[in-house]
Amino acid sequence: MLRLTLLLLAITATRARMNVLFLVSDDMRPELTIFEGKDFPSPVHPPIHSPNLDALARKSLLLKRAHVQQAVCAPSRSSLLTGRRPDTTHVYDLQAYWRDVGGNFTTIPQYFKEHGYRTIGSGKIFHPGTASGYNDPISWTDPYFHVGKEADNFVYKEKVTWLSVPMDLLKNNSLADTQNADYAVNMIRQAAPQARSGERPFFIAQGFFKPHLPFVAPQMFFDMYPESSISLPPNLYAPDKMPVIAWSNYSELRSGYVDLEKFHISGDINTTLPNDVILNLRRGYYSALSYTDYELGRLIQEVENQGLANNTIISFWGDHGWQLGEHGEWCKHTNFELATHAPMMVHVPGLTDKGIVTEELTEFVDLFPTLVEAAGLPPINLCPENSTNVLVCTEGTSLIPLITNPASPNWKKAVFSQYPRNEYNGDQMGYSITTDHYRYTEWVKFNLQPEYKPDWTQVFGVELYDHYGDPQENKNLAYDSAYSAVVAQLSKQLHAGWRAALPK
Ligand SMILES: [Ca+2]
Repeated sequence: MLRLTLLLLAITATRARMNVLFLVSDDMRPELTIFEGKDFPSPVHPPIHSPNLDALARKSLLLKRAHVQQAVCAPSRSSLLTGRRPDTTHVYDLQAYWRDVGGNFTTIPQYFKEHGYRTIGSGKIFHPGTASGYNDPISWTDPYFHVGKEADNFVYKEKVTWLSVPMDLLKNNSLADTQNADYAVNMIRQAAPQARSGERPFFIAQGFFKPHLPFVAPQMFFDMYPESSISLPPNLYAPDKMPVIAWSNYSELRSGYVDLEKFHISGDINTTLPNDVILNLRRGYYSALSYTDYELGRLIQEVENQGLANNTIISFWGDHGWQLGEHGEWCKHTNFELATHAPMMVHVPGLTDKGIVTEELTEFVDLFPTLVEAAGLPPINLCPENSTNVLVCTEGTSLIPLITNPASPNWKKAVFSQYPRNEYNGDQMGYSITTDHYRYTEWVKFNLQPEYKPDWTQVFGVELYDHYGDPQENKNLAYDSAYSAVVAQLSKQLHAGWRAALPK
């Protein structure tokens, strides 16, 4: 009898295990209605059409002030997916694989796999290619599915920066994100029976390429944004007294996607693109964002169709922000708020159904311990100072306490991002700390292997932005003597690092 009771208990426990739908977008800044308010520094935009993300946010813990650890694909994704910061993964570029250069760190899907989940991935979760050992096969129970961006070539013959795809062209062909979403929808159907019976829960991850350049989307999404609805950014010039090293010359946009030579655009500070190009880029970006929202909605709907809505955690994040002409700056590759602030939300059935908004500062490394706690898997310990040989640990903090107390007095009071310059030989690093009031950055000498440490005594530039009075970061106050005490205090906090900022 006792054995039967234990067995029943075990079955019940198995049935209670939640699935995970893990949704990722590429280069999507948090310019959604649900993020509006004082947090988004560029409110000049048309109404954004993102009904599916809006609906997900209304039943999620919405992290309104989540910051990435480094504002470019592979470093940000490697950091989030291993729960460790770039100075631990040692991934600062688009080539290095953390298992080669940092340590054999367990990833989020791998951890769920090791606890009996069926783990299925498609599209862009890890940065593809060498940066993930080709989609990190050890993370998945099923072969990774990946239709690449080249699948979109049927809609354009030469490189484009933005393109509205006529609907007729899509009758017999699909864009890459649609194809990857089709696969994920099908896998939800396939995995559902075992998930429903409690035999085997799933962790299904789907990464979208959009709204990353080129801004290619079906015409119906461009139609949502009439040209007359698009505005120029409110601040077309670099911050006053910005050190040169803070600037990125947006070579990604200039070299890869549009012939800017005729405009004589150098990417230099305070040289802007022609207004019509800026407006087209902004319109294309919003259209690609809405296309992503549409595809992502199909996956959420399928979870509901399969009767699994009450038993499936859904997380969503974009891998970093994007500069859409503000400061005359484009793409990511900086430590500005627009580059490090990114969207994140987590739906946990039974816990977040009414929608919880937190304005506390959070970080992308926080997601790993959050999903683990939400799913009831064995919790993950804080990493020791040197975690090279520790397979599973976290440099983040579970966000679950913010569900019951979204304005927690016992939460971290600062978050950290970084960005290298001369990133392929790692000469300098910009370390940035964001508090409720300020963003403060020091650009310093950085020693690559074996140290992977900054030399705080060799400084190439300092920035201080007052987010209360200047949320768009238009005035660098670091060299203003009136702020010398603030600079001294934040410098001390920056050097003390993320561990010192953890709640006591
Ligand atoms: Ca990206």
